[in-house]
Amino acid sequence: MSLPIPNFIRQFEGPLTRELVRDPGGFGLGQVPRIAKPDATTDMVCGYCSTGCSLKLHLKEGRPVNLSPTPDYPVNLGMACPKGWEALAPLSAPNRATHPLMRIDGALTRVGWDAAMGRFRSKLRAIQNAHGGDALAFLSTGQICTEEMAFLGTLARCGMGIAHGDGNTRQCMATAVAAYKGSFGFDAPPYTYADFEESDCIVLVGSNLCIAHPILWQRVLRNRRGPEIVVIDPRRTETAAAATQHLAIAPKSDLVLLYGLARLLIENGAVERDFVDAHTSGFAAFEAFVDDFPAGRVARETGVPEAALRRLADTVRDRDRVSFWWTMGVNQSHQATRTAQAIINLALMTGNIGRPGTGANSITGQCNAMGSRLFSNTASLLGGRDFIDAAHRAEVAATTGIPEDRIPAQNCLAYDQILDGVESGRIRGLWVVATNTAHSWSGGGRLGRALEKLDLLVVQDMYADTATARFADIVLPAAGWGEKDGTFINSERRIGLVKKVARAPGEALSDFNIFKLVAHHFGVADLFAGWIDPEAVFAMLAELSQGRPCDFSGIAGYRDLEAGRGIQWPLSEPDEDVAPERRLFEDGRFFHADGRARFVFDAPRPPAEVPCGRYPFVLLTGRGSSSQWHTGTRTQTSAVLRRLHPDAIYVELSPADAAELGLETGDRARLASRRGEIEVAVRVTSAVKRGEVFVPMHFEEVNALTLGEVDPHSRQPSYKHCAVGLAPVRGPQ
Ligand SMILES: Nc1nc2c(c(=O)[nH]1)N[C@H]1C(S)=C(S)[C@@H](COP(=O)(O)OP(=O)(O)OC[C@H]3O[C@@H](n4cnc5c(=O)[nH]c(N)nc54)[C@H](O)[C@@H]3O)O[C@H]1N2
Ligand SMILES: Nc1nc2c(c(=O)[nH]1)N[C@H]1C(S)=C(S)[C@@H](COP(=O)(O)OP(=O)(O)OC[C@H]3O[C@@H](n4cnc5c(=O)[nH]c(N)nc54)[C@H](O)[C@@H]3O)O[C@H]1N2
Ligand code: SF4
Ligand SMILES: [Mo]
Repeated sequence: MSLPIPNFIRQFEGPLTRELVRDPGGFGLGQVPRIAKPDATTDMVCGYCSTGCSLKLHLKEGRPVNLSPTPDYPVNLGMACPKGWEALAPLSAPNRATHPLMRIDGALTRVGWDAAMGRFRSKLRAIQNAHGGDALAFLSTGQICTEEMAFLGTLARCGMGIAHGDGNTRQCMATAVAAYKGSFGFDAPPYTYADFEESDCIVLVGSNLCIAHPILWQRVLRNRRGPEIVVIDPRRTETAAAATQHLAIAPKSDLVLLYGLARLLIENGAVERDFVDAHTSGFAAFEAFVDDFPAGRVARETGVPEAALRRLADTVRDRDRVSFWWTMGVNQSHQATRTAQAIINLALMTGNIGRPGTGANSITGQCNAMGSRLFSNTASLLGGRDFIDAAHRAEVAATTGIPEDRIPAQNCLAYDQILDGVESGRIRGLWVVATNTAHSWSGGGRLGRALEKLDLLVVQDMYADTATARFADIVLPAAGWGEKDGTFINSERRIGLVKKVARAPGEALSDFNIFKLVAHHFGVADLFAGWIDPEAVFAMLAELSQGRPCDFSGIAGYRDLEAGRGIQWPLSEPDEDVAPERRLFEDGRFFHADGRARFVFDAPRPPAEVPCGRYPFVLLTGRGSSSQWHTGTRTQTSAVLRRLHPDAIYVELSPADAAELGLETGDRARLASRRGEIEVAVRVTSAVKRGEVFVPMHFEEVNALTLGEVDPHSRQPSYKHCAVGLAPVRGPQ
C-alpha cells in the first residue's frame, strides 16, 4: 500500500485529476485561498456535533498550530468540549487515507485517481446494464458540508442513475423530520439556544445533554431563572443526576407517560385554550384519546410513581416558559415518531411554543444533520421538497439546470431497505460516503457477510482502515474538516462556515472535488457545469430555498456568514442587523396549508422484543463519554481524548443484578442477544436500574447485539431496546 505510484499510472491521469490533486483540499479550480495571511487566526464551526460551536484556528506559516473556542460566537460563547479542543488531531493522524485504493488480487492496493475512477465507472455501469439503476445505492451522511451532500445526492440520483440513496441521518434524525412534518407541516426545529437560558422549566426526554451536547448543558447552567430541570431517562445519567426531577422511566414506555401527562395537564387546568383554538387542529380528538391514560395506569406501565407524574404536571402548569427537548432516547424507538409528536402535543396544548424559553425542540446529532435533512437529495428532494411532486421537480430543474426528466419522480428505499436489498441480492453496488455502516448499523456479522456479497462497494472516507472500508473494492481518500470549504447547519438552524486551513494528506481530495471527478468520469460533467466550487453551490442552494420555510436566500454568500457569525434560517431578505438568536412560530402560524399545527397520536404498543427467561435484560445503548465520537475513527487519533475514556467495550449493570450474577466491576462477562454474543468488561453502577444494562455505541461489537426494529413512519432503527442475557466469563482469559 505504501509503494509509490508507478509513473506509468501517473501518465494516464487526465488534466482534471492533475489539477485537483495539485490542490487536494480543494478550493475548486483556481480559486484563491480564503486564508491569505500565513500567520493569522480564523474562525470556523466545529466538525463533530450539531451544537455547532465556533473554534478559532491559530495559524503559523500557513498551518494550523492550535485552536481556542471563539469568545463572541452566539452558540458557544468561548466554550468548547474536549472533542472541539482536540479537533486538529485527525488532520495529522498517521493512519489517514492518502491515496485511492483498489482491490487487486484480494488486497487493497494503491492506485491513481483515474484508475480508481475507471474501475468505479466500469463496475457500476456493468451492474446498471445487467440489473438497472435499481440495483445501485449510496449512503450519505450528516458530516460533510451542505454543498457536498447536495452535490452527492444530485450527482448520484440525477446524474449517475443510482436509484436509491439514504444517509446516517436515518439512524439519527429521521424521526424528528417525520414528526415535525406531520405536526408543523415542515421539518422545522423551532428554537434558538437562548431558549435554554430563558426557560423556567427544561424537560429533557431521552437526552443525555451533559455528555452528548456539553456546551448546550453549559447554556442551561447560564440560566438565571432558577429553572426546574426534568430528565426523563431510564438511566440516572450525568444529566439526570444534575436534574431537579428525574423520571426513571421503564424503557420504551415514553408514549404512555406523555399521554398520561397530557391527561393530567387537562385535569389540572394547564391547557391554553385560546392558543389551541386559534393555532391548532385535532385537540378535541386528542383530549378524548388521552382519557384512557389515567395516572394509575401510567405509573404501572412506566414505573414512574404517580406523585412524580403529578409533580411534573403541576410544574408544567405553574411555570410560565416550559421547553421540551428530545434526542435519541425518543428518536430511536419502535414508536419514535408518535413519541416525538406526543412531546410536540404537550408544547402545543400548553401554549409553550413561539415564545422565549419554550418549544418542542429536537436536538440534532451530527455537525450537519440539518444540512442533510434539507439538501441530501435522498429522503426528500433538494430544499425539503417531495420527489413525487411535479411542481417541486420543476422548481429544482429551473434552479439547477438539471433536466426535469433526470429528477426521479418517486421516493427511494430507506437505509434498512437498502441493506436488506444488499442481503437479498437486489442491491449490487453501494457507495458509502462519510459513514461507517459496518459499525453503526445493527446486524454485526450478518451485515458484514451481506457487504461481502456486493459486486461493488466504494468507501469514501478520511481513513482506509474503518470497519466498512475492510469490505471495500475501492477506497476514495477524502479530505476532512479543516481541509475544505463549505457550510454546516446546526441544531438551531444556524448556517456556519467551515474552511480549509490545512492541506489534505497525500492525494486525498475534498468530497466536493471527488464528486467533480466522478461527474467527469461518468460523462455527466456538463450537467454540473455550474457546480464550480462550494460557494457557487451555496448560492444555488440559497436560491433553491427561496419561498420555502427554510428560505435563506437573504444570505448573499460566505462573506455574510462570516460577518453575521453564522445566520439562522429563515432569512429571505439581506439584513445586516439580523438578530443573533431567532425562533420560529412567534406569530402562531405553522406550515400546514391552514396555518395550524396538528395533534397527532396513536395507541402505544410493546416493542418487538421483550425480556424473557433466556434474555432477561433490556439492552440500552448510547453515548459513553464526551471524548468519544461514534465509531471513533476521528476521536481515536487524539492521544488526549483516548485518555479520557475506557479503551474497550464494557457493560453497565445495577448492583442488585451484579450481586445476583456474582459479578464485580472489572470482571469479564458474556453479553448475548438472539443475534450475537460479545465479551465485555463489567462496571457496576447504580445509574442503571435492575433488569437493564447499558453498553456505549463506540465499540464495534455493540451492534452485533442490537435489533434495529424500525419505526413505521420514520424507518429509524430502535437501537435502544432489545433483550439480552448476561453471564460471567470465568477462568483464565
Ligand atoms: N460525545 C459525543 N457527543 C455526541 C455524539 C457522540 O458520538 N459522542 N453523537 C452525536 C449524535 S449523532 C447524536 S444523535 C447525539 C445523541 O445524543 P443523546 O440522544 O443525548 O445520546 P444517547 O446516549 O444516544 O441517548 C440519550 C439517552 O436516551 C436514553 N434512553 C434509552 N432508552 C430510552 C427510552 O426508552 N426512553 C427515554 N426517555 N430515554 C431512553 C439513554 O439512557 C440515554 O441516556 O449526540 C451527539 N453528540
Ligand atoms: N447501538 C447504537 N448504534 C448507533 C447509535 C446508538 O445510539 N446506538 N446511534 C446512531 C446514530 S445517532 C448515528 S448518527 C450513527 C453514526 O454512525 P456513523 O456515521 O457510521 O459514525 P461515524 O463514526 O461518525 O462515521 C463517520 C465516518 O465518516 C468519516 N468522515 C469524517 N469526516 C469526513 C469527511 O469530511 N469526508 C468523508 N468522506 N468522510 C469523513 C469518518 O472517518 C467515519 O468513518 O450511529 C448510529 N448507531
Ligand atoms: S460541543 Fe459539539 S460542536 Fe461544540 S466543541 Fe464539542 S463537539 Fe464541537
Ligand atoms: Mo446521531
